[in-house]
Amino acid sequence: MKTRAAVAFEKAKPLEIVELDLEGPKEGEVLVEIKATGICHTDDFTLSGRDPEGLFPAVLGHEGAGVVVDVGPGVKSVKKGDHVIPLYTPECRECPSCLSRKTNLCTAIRTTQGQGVMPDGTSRFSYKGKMVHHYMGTSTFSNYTVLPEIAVAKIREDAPFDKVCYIGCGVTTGIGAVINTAKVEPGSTAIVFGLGGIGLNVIQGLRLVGADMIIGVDINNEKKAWGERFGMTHFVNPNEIGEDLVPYLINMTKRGADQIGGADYTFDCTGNVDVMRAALESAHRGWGQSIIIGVAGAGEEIRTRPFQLVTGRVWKGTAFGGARGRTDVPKIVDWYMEGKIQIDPMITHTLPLERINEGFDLMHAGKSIRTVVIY
Ligand code: NAD
Ligand code: 022
Ligand code: ZN
Repeated sequence: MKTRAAVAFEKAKPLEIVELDLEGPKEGEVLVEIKATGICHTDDFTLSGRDPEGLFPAVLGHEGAGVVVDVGPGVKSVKKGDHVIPLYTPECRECPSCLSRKTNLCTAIRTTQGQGVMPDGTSRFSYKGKMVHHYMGTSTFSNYTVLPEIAVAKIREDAPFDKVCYIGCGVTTGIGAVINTAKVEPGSTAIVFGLGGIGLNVIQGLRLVGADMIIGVDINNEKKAWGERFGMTHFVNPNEIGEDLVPYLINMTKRGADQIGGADYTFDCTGNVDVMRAALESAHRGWGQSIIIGVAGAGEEIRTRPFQLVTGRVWKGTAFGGARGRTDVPKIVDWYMEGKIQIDPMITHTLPLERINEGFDLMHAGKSIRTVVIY
């Protein structure tokens, strides 16, 4: 069949809207009509050429929602007409990682996914007879895409595609980092560094679990109002405090008879390795955990004094918020439909596919929280 798609033909060039050829689903695969997709930083990172593992030409996009229109042989867990969210972190429930219960990083299709092909080693996309790569196993910048059955989460049918697509990455990453990775308890104090599309979801996750003090840190003052909207209790702009950030935050979080400061949980949502250090060092002595969510540039390294860890601070990272996609994503959709979490206000822009490149411009200019493309 043919499908309309925004294709990354070359690095650092705008996406081109073209008609691609798409082969139908093979064994264990499903064909999904994508109804909406968000634009996320990783799509931009790959398109820019800064990602050394980026492959071209490719159909980017990993934050989508749509409807199953066909299934290949042997598919049991979904059927034609089911509403689904594609998963860049699949959940096979059979590999050693899934069975361990200790990680969400399923390994069933890991190698081929990284190579931009389906598990059988070939691509379903082509243009004028030449193969076009899949991306993160999802390729949601195409109106139709083929996915492994283990890489789709079936969701309720009354959920609006143009909102719940954001659960395909940003929402689940932010809320999941709080619930699955940090396991934040009610009454905790927390600091969130970077109040963008991820940090705001960390904040609403913290509110959901009943955190007490929720400090937001951002160099952009416009983020103060954004943070407050989702549960932030205090805002700090590091450029406006007139002293070093870490002692300032430690002082702000002083509690108890011993007056030792530091937050129970801190989250990096910037991808800046200096911010990651500040996040670790503003965690509480003895038990404070710092969760790295931001993706740093290729080859960058984090630093701190080992003493920071020896005295009980814990450095952790999270991929897709530690969520097991097929199990957890439908629950997050339910939370949204029940009004427990908000998504609508974070979707600041919607565009038709033809204008997808403007979505990248809005991201670069820091004007959007999320742009959603509607097919
Ligand atoms: P964003 O650009 O919307 O937000 C980043 C925010 O950080 C902005 O508000 C910016 O003003 C702020 N900021 C920049 N430098 C700062 C500094 N020095 N101190 C304080 N604040 C600073 O980005 P986003 O969509 O929220 O994504 C954040 C990061 O999360 C990215 O690196 C993205 O790749 C990553 N991410 C990771 C996962 C995962 O599974 N680990 C999933 C999704 C996104
Ligand atoms: C999504 N991300 C950032 C913004 N939006 C993002 C990027 C990378 C990961 C998670 C989220 C990530 C963390 C750990 C891994 N990845 C490796 C997983 C593994 O090896 O098991 C990651 C993922 C997918 C791909 C590359 C790296 C890919 O499909 N190309 C989950
Ligand atoms: Zn993403």
